[in-house]
Amino acid sequence: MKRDYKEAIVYQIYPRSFKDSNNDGIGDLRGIIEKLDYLEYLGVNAVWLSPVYKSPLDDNGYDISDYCDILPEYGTLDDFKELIAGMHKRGIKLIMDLVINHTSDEHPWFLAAKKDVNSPYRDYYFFRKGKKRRPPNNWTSFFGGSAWEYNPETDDYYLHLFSRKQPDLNWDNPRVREEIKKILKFWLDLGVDGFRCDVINIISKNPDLPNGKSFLPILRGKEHYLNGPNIHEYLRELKNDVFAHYDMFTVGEAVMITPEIALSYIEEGRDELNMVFQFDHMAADNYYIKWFLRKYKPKRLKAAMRKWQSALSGRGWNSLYLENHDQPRSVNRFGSLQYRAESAKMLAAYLLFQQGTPFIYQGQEIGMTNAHFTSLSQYRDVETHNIYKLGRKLGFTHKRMMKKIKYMSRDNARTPMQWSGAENAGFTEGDPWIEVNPNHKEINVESSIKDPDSILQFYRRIIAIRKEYPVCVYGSYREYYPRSDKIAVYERRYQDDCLLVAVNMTGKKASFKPPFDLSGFRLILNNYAKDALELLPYQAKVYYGKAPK
Ligand code: ISL
Ligand code: CA
Repeated sequence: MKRDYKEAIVYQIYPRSFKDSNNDGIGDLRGIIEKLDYLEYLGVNAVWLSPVYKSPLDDNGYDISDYCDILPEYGTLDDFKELIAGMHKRGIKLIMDLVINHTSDEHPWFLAAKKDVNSPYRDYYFFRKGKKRRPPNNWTSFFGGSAWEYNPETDDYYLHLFSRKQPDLNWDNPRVREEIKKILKFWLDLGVDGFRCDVINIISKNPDLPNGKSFLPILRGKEHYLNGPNIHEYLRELKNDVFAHYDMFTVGEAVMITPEIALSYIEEGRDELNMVFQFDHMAADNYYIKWFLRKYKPKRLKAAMRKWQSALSGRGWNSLYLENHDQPRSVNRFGSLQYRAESAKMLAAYLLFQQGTPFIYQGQEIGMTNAHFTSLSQYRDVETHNIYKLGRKLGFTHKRMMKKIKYMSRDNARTPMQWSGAENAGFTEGDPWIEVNPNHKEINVESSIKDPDSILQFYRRIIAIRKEYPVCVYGSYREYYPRSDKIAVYERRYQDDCLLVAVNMTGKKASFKPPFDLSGFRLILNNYAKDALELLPYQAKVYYGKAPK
């Protein structure tokens, strides 16, 4: 079925690192307004804006202290209105990040709850008595360590699945749900076009909060909140009372989810959410827990993508991403620094022609790379610092932890957007809140605009093709040579149209035999000037023609 969200090409903005308009070193809303022409030039038609709400910034805004106002360093509600108007004028939708599993511990609800057992806000959260000076259960936080924090004022503990400054909301309390619905309406009435719902599949907890079974100190307890007991009821309530009354779409971040469970949220007709972000392909270089690294294998990336392409086919809609503010840069993980341009283009072609809505993270379109940091003090991310402490406590050496962090830290994707080769990459004229990557001299938007062969121009071309050929959006998906650990080949078909995508995922030449006769097909995209039969390192080719019978 045709739907707007299926035709969306989304660009994710991490506001703190995007563009600083007043030179205090921090990206802001007016900075984004300055760059709207750039977004239009790139061709995207939607933006996902990471949190801009009032926040003490323990987790860069994923800890909200006022859901209906803008963080002063980012601007004002008036700036926000101007931003939406500027986007809408350019045909760009705005999707807000919605963080409703938890609030900040500085949110007025929590401030009231933590000091008075009789506060009406007490039951907005999970406060429980400890067991003999120990936390109420053995759950651990996503960021390492116990998921409980002692609260001296009422001599008990509160639950936080993320940092201790992110207490979890109790969704079983109907008043919490009413408050959330008010917040949703507030933003929708301002004109926003949808939400990216943060960790949405963990909002409903088993009310008994039993001990978790895992022996690992990471994610212990997850069986008691992943896709928890009332999750569907709560999402249907949001849908019926709010979402259904607006022209909008949602994408839910769904941790540790299978396609079958995903369909229980997104299957067409059910539409509790329109799509989910899944994480299977993010394990192509680790053992599902991101700190347990293993060598990247193209086969694993392909298998994860295939699994989702086939399982959702005709039933639900995929989201497509390789990067976001929580993940290292894709060139470092799945491409090559030696073949940076070739591999960044290959990854773009591989991803963006699959079935689903593409999400491009700021800087991905110019092939930005991981942070250059060598010392822990250069990192800003709360998770990075927590994991370092946990790792050291478990006996890992400093060197070993720094190696993991260098590869996996979320700050790899949070260095400032590289606009030009000027000082601080044209991001700010002040002191940036996090160091700018020195490679901005070579890797930046300004030079990419001038270079007809740049990664940026390749993205623009793909985006233009996606808009021109309905087969890119609505076509079926079929993969060839699934067992190859070198090349990825797939076909899309829609009515009489056919698209064949063939990419080399390695730094060595690879042979490629077209799966069917390509005479009559046009090569509409190629990241090399050459078109030989074999695929050069990280070569990506896309053919278009009439579907063979
Ligand atoms: O990057 C991760 C930590 O290892 C992920 O597990 C991440 O925490 C998870 O995907 C949830 O992410 C979202 O919620 C977090 C926030 O820190 C992330 O930035 C956000 O994307 C808590 O709100
Ligand atoms: Ca600023």
